[in-house]
Amino acid sequence: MKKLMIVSAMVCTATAFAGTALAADDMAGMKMKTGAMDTASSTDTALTDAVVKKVDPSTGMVTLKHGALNNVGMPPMTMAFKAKDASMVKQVKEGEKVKVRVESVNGALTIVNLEKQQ
Ligand SMILES: [Cu+2]
Repeated sequence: MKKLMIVSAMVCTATAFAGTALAADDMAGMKMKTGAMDTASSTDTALTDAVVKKVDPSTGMVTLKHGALNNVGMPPMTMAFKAKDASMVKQVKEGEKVKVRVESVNGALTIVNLEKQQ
């Protein structure tokens, strides 16, 4: 189980780098063709369903079983994310269903928005 987690985390990192490169290309292209921005903005703050698997207040990391994160080019999987602020970590408990927005902040995949599912 532990081994599996490490492997999936590594796959995640590789995917994240690919996603970052793609995002950079998109940014460069945006100035040329503004029409593409309309399509992008509709999914700009889209939330993804996730289940909290682990919360670590000492490191500010939250492990999520998440659905596809299209903006960072990641398929559904279980992995740890950095929480944007400490209050987020205190809000959630293991086993809770949430909706998240994950973005690459300074190269680290970060939960920038987190809402509890009712
Ligand atoms: Cu992932």
